[in-house]
Amino acid sequence: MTPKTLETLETPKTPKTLQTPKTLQTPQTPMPSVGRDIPHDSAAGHVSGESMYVDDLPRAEGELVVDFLASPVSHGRIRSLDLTEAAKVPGVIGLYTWRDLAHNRFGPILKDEILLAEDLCTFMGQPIVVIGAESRRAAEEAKRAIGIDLEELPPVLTIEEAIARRDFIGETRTIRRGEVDAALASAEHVLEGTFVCAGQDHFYLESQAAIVVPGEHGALTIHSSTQHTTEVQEVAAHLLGLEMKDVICVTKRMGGAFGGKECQATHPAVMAALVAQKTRRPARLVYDKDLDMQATGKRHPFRNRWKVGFRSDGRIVALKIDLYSDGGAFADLSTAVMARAMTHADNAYYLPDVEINGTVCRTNFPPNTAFRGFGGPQGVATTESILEEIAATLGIDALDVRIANCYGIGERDRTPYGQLVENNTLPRLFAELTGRCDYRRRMQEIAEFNRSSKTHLRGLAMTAVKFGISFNTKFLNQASALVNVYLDGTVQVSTGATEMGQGVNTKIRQLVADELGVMPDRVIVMITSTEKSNNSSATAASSGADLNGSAAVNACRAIRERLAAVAAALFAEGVQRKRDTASGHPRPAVPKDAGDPSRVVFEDGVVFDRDDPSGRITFPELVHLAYQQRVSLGERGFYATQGIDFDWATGTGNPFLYFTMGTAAAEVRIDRFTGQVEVVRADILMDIGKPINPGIDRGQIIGGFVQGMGWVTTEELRYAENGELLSHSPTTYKIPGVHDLPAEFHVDWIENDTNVKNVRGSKASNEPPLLTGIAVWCAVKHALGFLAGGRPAPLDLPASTEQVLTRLTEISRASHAGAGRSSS
Ligand code: LUZ
Ligand code: MOS
Repeated sequence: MTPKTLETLETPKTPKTLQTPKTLQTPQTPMPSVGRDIPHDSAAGHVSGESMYVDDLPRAEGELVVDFLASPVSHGRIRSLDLTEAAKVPGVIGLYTWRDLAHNRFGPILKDEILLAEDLCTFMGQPIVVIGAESRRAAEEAKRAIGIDLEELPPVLTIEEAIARRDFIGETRTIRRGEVDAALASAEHVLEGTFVCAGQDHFYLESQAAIVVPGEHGALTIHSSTQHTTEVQEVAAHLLGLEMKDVICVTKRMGGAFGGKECQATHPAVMAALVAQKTRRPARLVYDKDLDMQATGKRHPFRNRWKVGFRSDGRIVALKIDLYSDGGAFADLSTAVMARAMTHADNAYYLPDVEINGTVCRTNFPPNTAFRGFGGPQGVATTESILEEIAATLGIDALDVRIANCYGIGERDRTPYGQLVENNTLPRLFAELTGRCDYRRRMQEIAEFNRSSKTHLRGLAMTAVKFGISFNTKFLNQASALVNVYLDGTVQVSTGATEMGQGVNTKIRQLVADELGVMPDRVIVMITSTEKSNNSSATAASSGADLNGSAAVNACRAIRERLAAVAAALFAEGVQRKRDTASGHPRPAVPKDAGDPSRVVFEDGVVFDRDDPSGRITFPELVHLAYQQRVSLGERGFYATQGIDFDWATGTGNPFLYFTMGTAAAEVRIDRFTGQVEVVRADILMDIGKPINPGIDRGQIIGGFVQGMGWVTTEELRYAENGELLSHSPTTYKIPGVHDLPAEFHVDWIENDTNVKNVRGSKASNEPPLLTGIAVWCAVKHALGFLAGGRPAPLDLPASTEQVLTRLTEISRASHAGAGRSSS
């Protein structure tokens, strides 16, 4: 007997549109969106040019060009400023200084930053005068016509100098366990040294950009290339003397951000907003690449002193690290970046007695800021470097040293700050990748090669990453989402997450599609706007999809619950009528709430009763029915990460919800005549839980490794003695190109469905893989160690061609000198 469907039952409550297609009459295998390679929502648009960025918005009527006079010195006192000649330049509409702002002071953590220099300039590129003009030419002419008398002051441009002057940002903080000094004193072996790593430019393809359109009653709409719409809204409102309700910030997408637009998108946005506020005309400020590189902050350089005690088998018994970062002229996020460096210095390794101190130094560089990894890479590279030193000192394989120190399962599993390393896949990742990349055999082969080759040196290193997911500032771990279901069953989602290319929109779309049991093409993620998502956190800390996706899921569940009640009542009615029809004894209709909503299944655009799938209705039909019954079809969802905490008074807590983990092996080949480093092979094995979108996560892993590889090799920031950045364009600043990719490159992840703490068992993929690039630096250090005769080879980060050549020369000179002495 063919089961009767709802369409055959004349129910007055059923809308006319209710028709169950024949193909849907039996339940099908569900086709969830999560776990599939749904294409990135602008995959095609990025290459066709259809995807709009801020500067692609057509010029509005009366729109002004915004530019600014930037400090030409790293440190100086403004003796006088004369704008009279500049104001006379044809096409100049307005010139503004700090006096035109309601407030000039702001900052994401410490409110120490000033937007427009007052009497002091504290970094080169710092804005002094904002110019609103009819054309770029007029703005540039005005800039030249500004009379400024500056007294140059000596700048602080190194971490050592800042330490000597005790010029710090915030307090030194400490994470400590056990008795490190006693443990060092009684250790079998002790090594100490200094690890130096340099900064990195974000090199997003789209520079900082903002367009501001004035509205009624003094209101402003800011289109910003920002990771953090709320921060732009809040800082613009504060500095311009507006209320937050009067400022809307919207972000369609960014052409990359990498942390560089977490705080520093705010500056161009507020400068453009100032011009729009004063002139009541739309205003646009888009940095060119040189200005962007010169005037904005970068990854923090670090200079870290360390002392390690260890046993003859390579196991660490005690480690003391003093981390010092270059914060630049203002705090920005430096203290939070330092906190992440401190909580990542352990990386994948158990440190029994340990002390980690972190101090942020104030210098006269642009404020250094968030950059993918957020201090994690600097902490991790320090420890990975120390492990290379231990291995070289003992003459044992660095992988064995790493495995000897790796966090255990059920033992040796607490971080220095007390968090338990749960679901620890690190031992498995080390073991599996060792086999997959044929580590042991290649290591032998490399040793033989290095003994015989006069022209090249090869090196191999396997490093790990254990990256804590959650903002280390607890209150930031929250998100909201607005989900609107329309009459045709399609869905719009709005969250505070910003799309910077990382695919957060696509992941949210997949999560929403599955919650409502519809195809992902029925769901669209809308432009990010403070109007719909208030008080958002930055899309940062790899948590964009975790936090905003969870909020969207919560919104969908509330809607689904209401829809399920409608469906259950409908099914109950249908079943009752069916029974009545079969028995021939009509009875009074059951009450509407008689069905069981928990039995209602949403799947593949169809809604049915789990126990009686013959009653079915399409999702759009159900939505329509709910609408007619005056049921709300929109919801705001909220999510706050539970169970995280950290106490700086004790340096302990559980700051992270979970850890994303991985191992990476990189092999390099160094030209002994030029110092050129080539990455010949890389193997990466990650634990990213159950990926929401494997294709997108794969892209994140590949991109992360390559960006990390750039940081540790070719991306060298060169400064003149006065602090001027000399490498401010791609001609002098070398990011990896397609030819720099390892010739052999394997990227994979393990199956792991044990992460029940995060949405759909996924783990964030975004920042962690950047740290896999550190394997390349360790491989260079390893290669140089062959020349150094098994002693640790000194090496700063990045291992630039120039530095590698210098080291090659130094090491061979030293060994010749040594050979000379011993033979005489
Ligand atoms: N931003 C932030 C971040 O404010 N706190 C963090 O912990 C963080 N981590 C990574 C990247 N951005
Ligand atoms: Mo970031 S470094 O997650 O903005």
